[in-house]
Amino acid sequence: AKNPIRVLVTGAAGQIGYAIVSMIARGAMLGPDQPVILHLLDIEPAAEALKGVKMELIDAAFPLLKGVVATTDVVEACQDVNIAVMIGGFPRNEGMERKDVMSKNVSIYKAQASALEKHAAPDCKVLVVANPANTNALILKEFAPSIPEKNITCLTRLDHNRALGQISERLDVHVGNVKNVIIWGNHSSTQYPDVNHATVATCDGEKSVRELVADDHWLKTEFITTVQQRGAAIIKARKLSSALSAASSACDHIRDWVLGTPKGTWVSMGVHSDGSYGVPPGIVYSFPVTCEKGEWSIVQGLKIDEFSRAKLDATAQELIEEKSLAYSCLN
Ligand code: NAX
Repeated sequence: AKNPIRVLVTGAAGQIGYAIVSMIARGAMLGPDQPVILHLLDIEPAAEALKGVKMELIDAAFPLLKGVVATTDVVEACQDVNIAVMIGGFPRNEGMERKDVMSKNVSIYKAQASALEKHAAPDCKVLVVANPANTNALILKEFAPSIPEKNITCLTRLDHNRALGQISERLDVHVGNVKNVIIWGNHSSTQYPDVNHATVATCDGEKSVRELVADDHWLKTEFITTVQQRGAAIIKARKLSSALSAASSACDHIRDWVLGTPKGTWVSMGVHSDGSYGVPPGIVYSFPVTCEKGEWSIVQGLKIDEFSRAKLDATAQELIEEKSLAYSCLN
C-alpha cells in the first residue's frame, strides 16, 4: 500500500474548505488508491466549526482517510505536509479599501510562508486559492525563500473550467470534448480567457473552437465577460460565492500537477513568470502549462494576435500594481 500523503487545507472551516475536504478524502485530488492525512487549519473564532468538520470527516468513514489533524496552530498544521492548499484569508467586506484587505492578507501569507518553510516537507507543493490569489502566492514565495519558486502556484483553474463550460454550452458538446482554452494573467476581472488555440473533439477529429463558434464577436465580447464575471453571477444567484466549483477546480489543479496532464492537453495555472510571452518576470501570472512527473512547464510558441497582446499586457499591468500595493503593506 502507498504511504499516506499529508494535505494541508487552510480556511478549512469555510465554504470552500467544507467542500474540498470530502473531495480530497475520496481521492479526487491525488487518485483513488492514494491514502491521505488531512491537516485542517483555521483561526480561533472558527475553532468550534473546525471541530465539527473533523467530526463529519470521521462520520463519513472514508477508506482513504488515514488521519485528521484539526488545529488553529499554524506550526502544527504545516508539520510535514506534502501539499498545501491555502484557502484561508481575509475577505473583502463591503466598504473596505483594497489596501486594507491587501494588508491583512499580506500579514497572513507572510506568517504562513514562514511556517511552511520551516515545517512542511521539503518538496511541498503549494496552491494559493485565497484572494488576491496571484499576489498572495507572490508574498508566500517572498517569505519562504527556501521553497523552490516552481512549487508555489495559484488557482486559475476555476476560470479555465468556466471557460470550458461556456464553450460546451454554446456548442452543445460535452465539456470533456473541449480543451486547451487559456486563462492569462490575474484571477480577477482583468483575466483574459483565450480560445484561439482551443479545440473540440468531434467524430471528424479535432476542430478549432473559433471555427465551430464562427461568431467572432461573441468570442471577443460576451464570452470573455461571462467568464470574467462568473464569480459575481454565482454570488448573485446563490447569495454565497462559488464553493463546490472552486473546490473541484483546486483538486483538478493539484491532480494534474502531481499526476500529469493528458498528452496534447494543457491547463491554466498561476505560476511565477519566466518572461514567456513577454510577461514581465517577478509576478505570479496564469499561463497555459503542461505537467509531467510533478513539474509544470509553460506551453511555448503559441501565436498571440494583437487583440490578445493588449489583454495579456493589461492583466500583467494590474498584477504589477497589486504587487506594489502588497509591498507597500510590508512596511
Ligand atoms: P470563507 O469565508 O467561507 O472561508 C474562509 C475561511 O478562512 C474561514 O473559515 C476563516 O475563518 C478562515 N481564515 C481566515 N483567516 C485565516 C488564517 N489566517 N488562517 C487560516 N484560516 C483563516 O471563504 P470561502 O468562500 O471558502 O473562500 C476562501 C477564499 O477563496 C477567499 O479568499 C475567496 O476570495 C477565494 N476564492 C478564490 C477563487 C479562485 O479561483 N482563486 C475562487 C473562489 C473563492 O472566491
